Amino acid sequence: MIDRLAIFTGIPAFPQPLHVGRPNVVDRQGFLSRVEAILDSRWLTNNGPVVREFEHAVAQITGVRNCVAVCNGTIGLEILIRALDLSGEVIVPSFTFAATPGALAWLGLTPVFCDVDPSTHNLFPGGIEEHITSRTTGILGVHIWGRACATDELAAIARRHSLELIFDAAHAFGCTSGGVPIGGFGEAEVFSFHATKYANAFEGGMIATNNDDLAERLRRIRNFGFQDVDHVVEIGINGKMSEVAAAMGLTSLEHLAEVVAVNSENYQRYSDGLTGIPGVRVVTFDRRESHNYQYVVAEIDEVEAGLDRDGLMRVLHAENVLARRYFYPGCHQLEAYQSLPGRESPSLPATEALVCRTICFPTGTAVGAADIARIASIVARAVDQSGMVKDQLAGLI
Ligand code: T4K
Repeated sequence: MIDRLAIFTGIPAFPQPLHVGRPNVVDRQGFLSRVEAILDSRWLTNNGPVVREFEHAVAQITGVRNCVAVCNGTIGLEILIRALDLSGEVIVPSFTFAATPGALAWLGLTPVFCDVDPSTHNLFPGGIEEHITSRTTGILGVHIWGRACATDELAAIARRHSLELIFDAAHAFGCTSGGVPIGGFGEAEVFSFHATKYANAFEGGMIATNNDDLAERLRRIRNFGFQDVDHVVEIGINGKMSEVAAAMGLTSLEHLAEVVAVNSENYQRYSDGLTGIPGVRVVTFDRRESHNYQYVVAEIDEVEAGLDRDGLMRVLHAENVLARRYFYPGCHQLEAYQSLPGRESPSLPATEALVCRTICFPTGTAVGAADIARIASIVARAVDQSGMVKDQLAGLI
């Protein structure tokens, strides 16, 4: 953390850091009594009753026939990629968390990075077909910030080229597309129930699919490839969710309405507080859809704000507001992908602009109205006095 800037001296700073991704901890007693029951039962993992109940609950909420719980969203993607026998190249957005292309690369596939639509931050359908080659087997869309991909357009492209279409729905539990819950689009979708997510299971993921045969295979691969006792019929992995994780997940599901109400109020407070500050534009959500509002994201226009996103982030960090620049620098620019033999970094102008403009603010049940008012006033002051801020930041380098 850098020292506070002189323009804020005399104003109280946040005594404790305010993090993006602070977990929502709901109904401690409800969770602990589930844990007691799990301990009493002496059934701790391996497709236990609490995991099955969690799967059933997610299936009910999303309206998807099969939900397969896994130990995290990344393993969920890997198991799905494996179960669909994807190979060669798969098209993915670069503007996503490292887990998305990582799941492909971990299995020896090549993630082919595609640009995003700057207005939605999701895969740009018009840019996909130029990346399709004879080695392409699938499209992996990501519903960034919980805002749905252009599902119909992606499905049409996938159909036209006989490709599998799957979705990384890590951000999108509880969200809809055209009024339909995310979970049932494409061949399958993968949710994350990581601690930082709107509903959490400490660590956890869920693969949702309406394809019964695929679900059966997912369950087998999740459990080392066992068909039944003594019969391993294909190569599998340990992707199982524990009973305690499912207990946390179930407890979270029982309190979704409260959490989404807080998130949505927080979102509105940020929106009200930041609107009108030059160069600061809060990413919007289509009010006709359901959203979990687990991310509050803004785009910073350096010219209008007089300060770039990184400058603003340094100011916020100095004030103990640990805003994040998800997803910097764009997956195609990550060292891991630069060093793969034969991979040159493609130019993805929309992604490259976005990764320098977006900033995520703290939200969730750990953040209150007074915090958000204070954060908005820090941003306003930093922009208002951007010349002085830049001079002070330059002096710190
Ligand atoms: N696809 C997408 C599009 C994703 O965004 C993700 C994960 C995945 C796939 C994979 O899903 P999982 O395999 O994770 O189920 C965090 C999360 O770990 C990750 O789940 C999430 N996306 C990503 C966007 O954010 P980091 O590297 O930012 O984690 P870290 O340790 O910096 O923590 C984030 C913030 O949360 C910090 O400000 C600290 C705070 N925090 C975190 C934890 C775990 C807490 O306050 N308490 C906590 O217990 O990845």
